[in-house]
Amino acid sequence: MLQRTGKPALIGVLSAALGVAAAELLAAATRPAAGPLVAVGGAVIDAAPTPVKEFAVRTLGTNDKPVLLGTIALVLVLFTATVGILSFRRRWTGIAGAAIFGIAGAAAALARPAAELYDAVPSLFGAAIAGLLLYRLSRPSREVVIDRRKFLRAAIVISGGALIAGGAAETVKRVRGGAITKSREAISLPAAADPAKPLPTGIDPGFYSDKLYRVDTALTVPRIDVSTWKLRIHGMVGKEVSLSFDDLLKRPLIERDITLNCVSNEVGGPYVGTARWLGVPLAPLLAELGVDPAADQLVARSIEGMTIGTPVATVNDGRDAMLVVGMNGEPLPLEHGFPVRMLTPGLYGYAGACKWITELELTTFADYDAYWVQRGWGAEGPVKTASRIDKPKPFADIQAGKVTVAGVAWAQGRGIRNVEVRVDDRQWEKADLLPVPSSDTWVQWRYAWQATAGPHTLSVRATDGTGAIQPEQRVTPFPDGATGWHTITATVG
Ligand SMILES: Nc1nc2c(c(=O)[nH]1)N[C@H]1C(S)=C(S)[C@@H](COP(=O)(O)O)O[C@H]1N2
Ligand SMILES: [Mo]
Repeated sequence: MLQRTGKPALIGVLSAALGVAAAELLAAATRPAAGPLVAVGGAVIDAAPTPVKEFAVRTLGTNDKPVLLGTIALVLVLFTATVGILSFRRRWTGIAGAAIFGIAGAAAALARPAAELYDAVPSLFGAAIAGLLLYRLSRPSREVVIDRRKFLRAAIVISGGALIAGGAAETVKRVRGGAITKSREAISLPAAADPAKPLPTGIDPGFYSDKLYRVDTALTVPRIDVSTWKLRIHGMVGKEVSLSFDDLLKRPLIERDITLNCVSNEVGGPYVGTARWLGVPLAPLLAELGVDPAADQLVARSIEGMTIGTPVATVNDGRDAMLVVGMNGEPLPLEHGFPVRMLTPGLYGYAGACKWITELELTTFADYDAYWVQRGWGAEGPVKTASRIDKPKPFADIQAGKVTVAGVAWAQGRGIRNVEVRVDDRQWEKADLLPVPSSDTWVQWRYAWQATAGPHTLSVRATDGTGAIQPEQRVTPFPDGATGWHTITATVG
């Protein structure tokens, strides 16, 4: 039994591993985005129905990508083991299996938004290696399966080849990545012509996020060579331009504290954070180029093919929409969009904050749906008023007496006028608001609770700068942002 299935299965898996490793090596050396693993993973992400994506972000968070790659690897092992077994029964099935594989990888690579024809090559190359290898080993004599020493030798040689090719692919990626990291560290950003206001006294250090959340569809963080990076601005403009990083740094920069949040954030969720951003204000730049008054959508494109559409009106209404070059006193971190990203205060990230940006196109909403809009999300993406209880933690053990309840509330652009807390079914009571530098950041709030023994329910709600109370009704993040009051339970001992 083992003779008939175990060895052929292992040969199938190992041949495929060698094929994938060879494809990854070729891609690493030529076009990293064309590697079959990233291409298939990316295509799965793009094709996943919205509820599945929401589920992945909600339950797996930042771990959604390792889980996805692990699942793909598992499917691959099962499939190639089967192909291995079949190919020792009918020889042509090895070639057929490898071909299915190669075509799937190539199709996935070509389906990615920023694909080029070449991107099909690494997958086809890897599949050819795996297919020929299987064909050769499953000769009618089947000596590899019958002769133990021949089997061991084949297994060792193929594994060795896969390890060497895989290791080489990793090394090439690391060397390339290291060079990008170095070039980032070598950048010295000019001071802002219009610096951020000094933080008001009394602000809590937690005002800036220790680590800003990360949400994107990129399986590997794009690594962009800043010396060749260009931002092309085109479409319905009087004058098209192509700007280098230095061109951007020569312009007067603004520095602002801004809270960014994700439309996929659940009530009480973690996908919101605040940082100090340095960038080129977009409105004057667009004004210089002369925007056609009929253009109502600004579409940002990133190096890996994301498209994010922003209403032109929100860029020109006086808010600090910018092309960001720096974050918290440093060049942008790679995972947050190095070298340049967009930021539009008051819009969710999917509608105004394209990372790894390479293109800005002036167009109309009638003519073009950006990535998330194609998947049913709202076209304009204004941030909804929200508030969150951070302390006490849900289900925390608390002593009776005075307990400080604390959290944040945000309504970028409109600002927060009031935050109220409700204990059990008592009256809503006002929380204290800490000072803020502007209406584009979250507000920290504190509430002194006289806690009595027993189980309690705490709720929070905010009123924005227009006087509108955050709606109580719970709605899901899809299609334009969650609403509802954040509620936690606390047991006082
Ligand atoms: N290129 C690119 N930019 C992107 C995205 C993406 O998937 N790709 N996701 C957007 C979304 S949905 C959000 S919420 C923000 C998150 O920015 P951060 O990861 O820096 O916090 O980036 C936006 N910009
Ligand atoms: Mo998002």
